[in-house]
Amino acid sequence: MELARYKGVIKRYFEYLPVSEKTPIVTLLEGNTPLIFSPKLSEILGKKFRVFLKYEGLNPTGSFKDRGMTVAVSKAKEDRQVAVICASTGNTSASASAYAQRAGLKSIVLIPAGAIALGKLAQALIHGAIVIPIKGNFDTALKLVLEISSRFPVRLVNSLNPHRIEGQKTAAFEICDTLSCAPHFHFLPVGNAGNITAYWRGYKEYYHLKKTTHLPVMCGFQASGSAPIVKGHPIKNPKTLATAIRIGNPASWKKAEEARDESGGIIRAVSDKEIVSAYNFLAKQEGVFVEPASAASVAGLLKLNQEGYFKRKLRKMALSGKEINVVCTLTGHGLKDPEIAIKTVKKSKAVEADIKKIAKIAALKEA
Ligand code: AN7
Repeated sequence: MELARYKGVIKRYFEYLPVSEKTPIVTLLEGNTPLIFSPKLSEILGKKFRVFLKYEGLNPTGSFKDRGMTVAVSKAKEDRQVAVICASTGNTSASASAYAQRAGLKSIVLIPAGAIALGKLAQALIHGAIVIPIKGNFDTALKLVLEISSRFPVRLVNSLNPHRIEGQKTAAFEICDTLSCAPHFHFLPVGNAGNITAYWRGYKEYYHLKKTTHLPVMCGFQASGSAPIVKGHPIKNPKTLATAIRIGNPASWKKAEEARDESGGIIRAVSDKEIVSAYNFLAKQEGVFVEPASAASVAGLLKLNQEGYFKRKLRKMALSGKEINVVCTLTGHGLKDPEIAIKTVKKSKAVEADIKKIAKIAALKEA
């Protein structure tokens, strides 16, 4: 019986991925996420702009990591591995645990103690991973898992694993397939820099296969307290409320710079204040709830627009008269980090069960 038409990113993009008929496909039907038109952001940018939100929070474990994890875990199983390991600011651990469990593999996750969002911790724990909080930050945890995976029989599933990048490039394919062309600009947050690497690879592959006629300009954003690529040196004690991207020494640093330079793009920093403002904007104006790190892409878009970036850039791009498509990747779901959501808005205190009082607070007048 044909249970579902959509069978996940490996089946959909089989010929572009390092898999064969022998690969046991481990999937939760990740990918196929919506590309949501953003009327408000399009209006802010101006007449000829169309801004779309690639809502990766709608993947099975609530982040883009699932695209890479389906490939990494399927390959681990094909290679007869019995365990996977990762360091994580949260989402990788959630995804690795879910996919490993489904594959019948043991999963071990190292997280910076006290520094990952509640929802992500809940995910890793409920899926039965061995969750080991480290007294140290993500960069320390990543160093540890690199060494552990070289000494013990356990497969590394951080984005240094090339299968992760291969899976994640499918997001770029989907965007091109949906728009029937590549966007002109692509905005996304940058942490360990695997995702910008993956998107750029995906866009380049489609371009070389002549499935698109141009390549997008890649615009990546780090949080200003965790902006090693922008500053040009590793950050010892990275800080930001966007815990997903609190990373001081990104593994794919060089590849992120390549994506930036080859595409004529930029990697810049946005402050926590700008991130929270974009986070609230998306929730209130567009009805799209993301985690703070994801809002860095939109914070970056608004910042560059204010600085006149598009005007300057478009003059050089010879696109006059054409519609300009901009895509922002929203990497993770807002429910990952409920504590931040509750902290950043005003709430009313508990009131007595009294209709008059309720009507007053809700500003309702009797008809
Ligand atoms: C929501 O889970 O690094 O630049 O260990 O969770 O590819 O690292 C997460 C990263 C952006 C940055 N948005 O992506 C991890 C981890 C969200 C994220 C990023 C992450 P990369």
